[in-house]
Amino acid sequence: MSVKEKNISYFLIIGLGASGVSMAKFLRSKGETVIATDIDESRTDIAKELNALGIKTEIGFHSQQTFNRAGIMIPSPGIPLTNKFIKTALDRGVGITGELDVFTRYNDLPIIAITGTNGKTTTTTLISDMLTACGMNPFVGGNIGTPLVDHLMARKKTDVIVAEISSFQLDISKKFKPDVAVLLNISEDHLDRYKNYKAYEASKWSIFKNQTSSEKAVMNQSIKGFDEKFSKFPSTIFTFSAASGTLIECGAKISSEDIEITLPDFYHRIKTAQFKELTGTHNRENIAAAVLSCLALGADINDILKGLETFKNLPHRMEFIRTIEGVSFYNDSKATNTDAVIRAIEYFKNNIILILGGRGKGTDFSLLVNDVRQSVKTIIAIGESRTHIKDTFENICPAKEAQTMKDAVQTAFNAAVKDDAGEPAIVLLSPACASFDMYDSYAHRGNDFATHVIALGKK
Ligand code: UMA
Repeated sequence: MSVKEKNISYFLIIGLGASGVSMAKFLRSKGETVIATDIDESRTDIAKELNALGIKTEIGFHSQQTFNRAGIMIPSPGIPLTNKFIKTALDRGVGITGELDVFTRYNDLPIIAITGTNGKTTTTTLISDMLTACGMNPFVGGNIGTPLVDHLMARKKTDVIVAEISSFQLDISKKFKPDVAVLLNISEDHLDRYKNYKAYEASKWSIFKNQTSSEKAVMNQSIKGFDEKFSKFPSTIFTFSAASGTLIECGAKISSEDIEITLPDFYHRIKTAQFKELTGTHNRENIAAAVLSCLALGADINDILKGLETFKNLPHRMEFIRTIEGVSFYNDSKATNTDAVIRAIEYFKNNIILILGGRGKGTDFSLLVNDVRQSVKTIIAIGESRTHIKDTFENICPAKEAQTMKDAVQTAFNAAVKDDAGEPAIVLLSPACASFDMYDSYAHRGNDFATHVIALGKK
């Protein structure tokens, strides 16, 4: 796939966020000719760094000519293939590839790849902790934040890759073939990017598409369409499910008390009550998927469980911030789709003041109506979707708009104290939206929420 091998001009890296910068540096380190472009004119510092490595840059604009003359385009995951520059170049026969295929070409270590709408980061981190407890040195990367090609440039001793994989990365991959591929769940998300939900589902299932009988697949048996897909995969399949009455032949059956693992020559029951950092059905599913993945790789159950014992919940996922005047504040900024918000509401159950909103992704907020009706006292709507949210919920519970996170926190606190004098209330930031209308990332949004919560009551 080298441009030199194909006697074509250059790799064009499109977008200079985390993934584009790493890809440009990696390909240059392999002696390739690389041009990098970013539409954002503020990316000049990074451009200078790349120029010093011999990479030509076009910053603040995209040039159709540069796209059309490229040998192979490598768009960043956040850039849709319907982008007009990419589309025009594709129509003219320019090649395209992505991080997963470049990584596949150069990587020689076993790889566990985790996808799903929710729980990817937790499961990826859990697997890494478990493998570390087994004495291995995992490299953790992908959608979690560190581009996979960084591993190819690092000199660290590593013996396994644990990769969080997004649907955007899968969409552009032709050759990615993980040794263990994990599909946690599928629910509505990113409908601003996909033609419809079916297309998004297909993208998630495609994590298994190149696996053969030599590879392992770990999947949630409760995902819609499982029965139809199941028989088509040649890989060894491990399943898990929290649905009552589901028969698990090879995998993990999840109940509120334990996770029962049954493999052809192995049985183990994990009592979950001791894992206080990982509560709720969704986390028991994440644990089951992680344990099965490590077993599929040949790890020992006792070592795996040591990794589980030391796991600490990740920030921005139902993260407790503080209790003030009987009102407890939780930061669930990572909940960027409706399914994740439903999980949080169902966990806290009652008396919730919910801060919802941000940049919608074709989000259908009405999917939250039943849970809101049962458990939410007041909604505080923020960001670009605030009017849409107010219109959706104002007949169900009080719904107020807030212009800033500071306003949202104060309004939520006032509502909690006023409505629930004496009764404990929860203020929950669980936005069901992307953060990019107001922030750089979900973490930036969660930190801002925490800052205003900590400052409450201080002059
Ligand atoms: N850009 C252009 N032209 C355009 C549009 C954008 O040049 O027409 C530029 C922007 O100016 C910006 C860059 O492209 O500089 C951004 O590219 P990107 O959005 O792909 O961002 P990266 O920083 O490269 O981050 C990506 C993933 N982002 C997305 O998939 C949207 C990160 O996942 C991932 O951690 C990182 O690569 C490393 O692999 C984030 C994410 O939100 C966390 N993922 C989605 C999710 O989890 O739901 C899928």
